[in-house]
Parts: sequence; C-alpha cells; structure tokens
Amino acid sequence: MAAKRASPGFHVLGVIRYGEKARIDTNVGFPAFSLSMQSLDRSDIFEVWASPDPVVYGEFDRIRFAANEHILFGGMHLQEQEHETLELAPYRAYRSALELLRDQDYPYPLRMWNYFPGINEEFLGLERYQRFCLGRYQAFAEHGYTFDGDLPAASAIGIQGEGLWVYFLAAREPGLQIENPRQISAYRYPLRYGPRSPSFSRATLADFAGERQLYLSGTASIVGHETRHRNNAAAQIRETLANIEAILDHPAVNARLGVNHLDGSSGLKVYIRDPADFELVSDMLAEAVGAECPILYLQGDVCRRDLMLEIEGVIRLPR
Ligand code: 3EB
Repeated sequence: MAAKRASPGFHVLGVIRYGEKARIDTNVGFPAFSLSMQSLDRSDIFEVWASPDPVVYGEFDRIRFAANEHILFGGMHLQEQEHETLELAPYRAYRSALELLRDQDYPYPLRMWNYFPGINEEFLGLERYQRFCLGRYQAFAEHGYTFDGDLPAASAIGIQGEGLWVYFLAAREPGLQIENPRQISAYRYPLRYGPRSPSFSRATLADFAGERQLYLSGTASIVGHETRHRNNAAAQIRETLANIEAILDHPAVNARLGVNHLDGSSGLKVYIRDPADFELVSDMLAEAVGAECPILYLQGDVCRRDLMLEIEGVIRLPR
C-alpha cells in the first residue's frame, strides 16, 4: 500500500484507484488500473505499490507488469466471452500470470487480487464465485503449484462493471504460506462450497529488500469452514478481528514479525457489502486498530452471500 516512509528512491510498480469508471490508464509508464468500486468514506485514497530500487516495465499477453530485482507486480483485465461460462476467464488469466512468472523468473506468487461482477449470481447450477474457483484451481494445478505450500494470499470480490480484473505480486524467493488454526484451510473446504476449492492462503509472509511483509487475506467471519453470525455485522467484525489476531499469533508470524496490533506499519482494505453498515464497521475498526493505520473502505460483495464484510491487509516492517 502507499509507501509512507521516506525511501532511498521511489519507483512505482503499480497503482490501483477506485471510482466509477473502470479503466486501464495507458497514459502513464507504469501499470495503473481504475476499478469500479465505490469508496464508502468518499476518500480518494488509492493504492500505490512502490519500490526503493529502479523498476523495469513490460507487457506479456494481456498483462502489464513492473519488476525490480526482488518482486514483480502485474495486472490485467479480461472480458468474458459470449457462449462461455465464467471459469474460462480466470483460467486464462492465471495461465498467463503463471507463464509470465515462470518466464521472468518470479515463480512465487505472494498476493493476488480478483474482482468481477455478479460474484454471488448463479448460472447453470453454479455460483459465479464457484466457477471462478474452478478456473483458478485448474491453472494452478496445471502449472504444478501445490495447494499446501505454494498458494498466495488472495481476495475475490464482486464489483460493478464488466469482466475480470486480476492483479498480483510475485517474488523470486518463496514466501511462507500461513494458515489460520481457527479456520479450515480454504483449499480443504468441503465439496458443498463448490467442486473445486478456493486456491488461496490465509496469509503470506515474505522477506525482500530489507523488509518483511505480511499479506493478510480470507479473514472473514468464518470459523472452521462455516460462516458465523449471519445478519449481524457487529459480530462478523469481531470474528474477523479474532481471525486477524490468530494469524498475528501464529508461531511463525509471531517469531518473524512480532506485531500483535494493527498500527502504522499496516494498511487495510475493508470490503463492505451493504453501504448501510459502513458507519458501524468504521466505528468498530477505529477502536480496534491504531489511528495511524490507513484504511480504505470499499463497497464490495464478499464471495459468500452470508458474509457482510471482509478485511485484507499488509503489514511491513524493517527486517
Ligand atoms: C473464505 O474463507 C472467505 O477465493 O480468493 C476470502 C478471501 C474469501 C479470498 C478467494 C475467498 C477468497 O472462503 C472468502
């Protein structure tokens, strides 16, 4: 997220803005995407991934990317094709992304973001989120990624507009896949959640360029594999915070990061399904999280119908 510390240099890897009109900004030299998601606090905070070291830029297939000697940032937009069901879009997107990573030698995806419309709509017996999971799973499997060691942290959120947006960070060196002891790993969810499980980790811990970064994902109000607190936003927030705490308390995370509170070293993105819940969520987070922690509040549909919100985050600390 937005780099706050003064660094020796400031080179842009990529920028994501949130607003009305979705587009790829081709007038700038770096990958820049605007997604159609409403900012609930009307802020115009946007997301900047920056590098202290010089960056090279490129294009591959439909991907615009930027890389320094440690990490690669890339992003793309794929239209859905007529006469096809949704899963082909994530399948193609992930195949391209994984080919790019192999080609450029950043084979370890750390963090992936996925946005597409109608995530909870059903078509021919499967929810679009389940179809998304089919395509993503297939691409990871074909590229030889294992599901209990190689999966990135991820978000899959329903937005306005058309087509599938995917952006990602990957590294030359592997990150550490972290799972949450309070939750069944998503890649081991029972079949009733869909024919192919969601391919993401609860968090990834990565080291590069003198920094340690933790990417938090999939912290929504799920315990075991079940949604808790249907129709109770306050209780879902508390459960989500308990899930975040469990990740921070994870022995590997605790030993290498030693953070037990979200503060100025963190940045959060909060997706809220119903804008009417914004005030409650932001009040409760203001109490739970240090005031120095930047938070981006967005209207987004979480991938399970009964989940009212989801919090993702990045924590960065000097090593
Ligand atoms: C869950 O645990 C919550 O499919 O990439 C959260 C974060 C969720 C990421 C994904 C799904 C994803 O199933 C939903």
